[in-house]
Amino acid sequence: MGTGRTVIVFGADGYLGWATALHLSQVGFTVIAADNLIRRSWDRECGTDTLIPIRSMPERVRAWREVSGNEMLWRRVDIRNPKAVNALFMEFQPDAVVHFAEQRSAPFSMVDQDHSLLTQVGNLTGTINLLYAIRDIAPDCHLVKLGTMGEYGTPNIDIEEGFIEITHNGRTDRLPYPKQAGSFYHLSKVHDSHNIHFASRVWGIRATDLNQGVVYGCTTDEIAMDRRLATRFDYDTIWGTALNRFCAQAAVNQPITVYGKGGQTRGFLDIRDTVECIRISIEHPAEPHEFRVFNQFTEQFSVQQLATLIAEARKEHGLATSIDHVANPRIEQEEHYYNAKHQALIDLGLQPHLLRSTLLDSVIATVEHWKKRVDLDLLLRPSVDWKKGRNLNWKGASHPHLTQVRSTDSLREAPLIARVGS
Ligand code: NAD
Ligand code: USQ
Repeated sequence: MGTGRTVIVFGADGYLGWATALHLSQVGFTVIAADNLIRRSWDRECGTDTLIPIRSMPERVRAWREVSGNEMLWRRVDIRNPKAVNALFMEFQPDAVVHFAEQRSAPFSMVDQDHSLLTQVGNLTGTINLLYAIRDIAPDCHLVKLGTMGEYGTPNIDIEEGFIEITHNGRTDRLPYPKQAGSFYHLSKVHDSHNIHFASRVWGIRATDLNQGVVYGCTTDEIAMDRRLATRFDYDTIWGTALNRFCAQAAVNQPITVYGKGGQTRGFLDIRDTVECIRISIEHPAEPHEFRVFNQFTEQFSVQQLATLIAEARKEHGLATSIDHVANPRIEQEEHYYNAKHQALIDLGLQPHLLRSTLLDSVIATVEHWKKRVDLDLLLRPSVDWKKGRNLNWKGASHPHLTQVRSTDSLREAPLIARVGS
């Protein structure tokens, strides 16, 4: 499939980046796995940890070579550093670059001004660096960028895939779909989308913006080959995404925390479908000057429905589950219309793994296996409040000085940001 083609996967040490790097390597691409490991430092800052233990990047790459016979190249690179990004492009002249390497937690982006800035400046800088590297070094390279369904918000009309045809005062045009994102993190993806669209129009860059829903699950065919290939699994209030977090709560006999009324509806997908969607996007590249947007999710559920599905699946295993409605730390609609299109990837061949099938069983079983590693403090601590920001119960905040120093350090790690701020 991908034989002979070179792909840089940025963010390859992360939950989805690692799973994707493995899959692309397995189907024949030459994969350059790039990451600056900052997520591991953000975990130290927040006192958070992955439920499933993960190996270092050199160990993972070695294990992959042993297990599959495939060579994957590992490079520690900060995507915010333009010289380092350019050097990587010069060395490998990639056919495609997959961009996962961003600060991706909405609560983390709402902690305080430092964290909002870190998120937006860091995320936008990395994407702009890639756009310049493509323009100047590998103009035919296809950019596959992870956006998010949260860019659209929850409008009272159907959500299209990136663009909507509008007739206004008798004239009609196909325009970018309106965006109403719900956190400084989600907004960083909106700004990225505008920047990529612009670069595509003016420089002819080929780009696919994947507006992905909330991902769940912990395994893919490649990860299942050896336990040293595990990918991270977050369950805490900062990094844990809804379904994974709910399964961890239920495993340690804590109630599932549905925020507010629980009518918040989102698109969801299995991590196995994430890696397939990326492969499909690379194998059907955008044309020069084309900026395409695919909505990357397979099913939509309200948070309440999700909690109920988990409770039902656990019941089939003889496991009890309770569900609580707790005060919502976020500002978001809790009852709303939601109907988002997600046809483009299916038209290109995606065959979705649906939640009610065996996956739920596999997530529940894996979480049960690792439940001794669940840190109750991380699970139960209320999340960052959208109005008040930093939560006093947040581990980092109990040592305000330490947190302050570490946040500033994270900013300083990016040479460009340090220059702007100094
Ligand atoms: P993650 O935090 O597990 O991984 C992100 C990786 O990017 C980390 O390994 C981190 O070290 C790396 N990174 C961050 N900044 C970097 C930098 N400046 N230079 C180099 N590497 C850097 O996140 P994830 O869950 O794997 O998400 C990956 C991408 O997919 C993100 O862009 C996210 O917004 C998007 N996404 C995720 C989900 C989800 O449910 N997990 C849903 C929709 C979209
Ligand atoms: N929620 C609860 N209880 C919890 C945690 C979350 O009810 O204990 C609710 C939230 O209020 C929200 C929904 O579940 O309404 C989803 O929250 P989430 O934390 O799973 O997802 P979100 O913050 O949107 O972010 C995650 C990823 C992000 C990605 C996004 C896809 O962290 O990187 O971009 O999912 S999407 O939501 O489609 O924009």
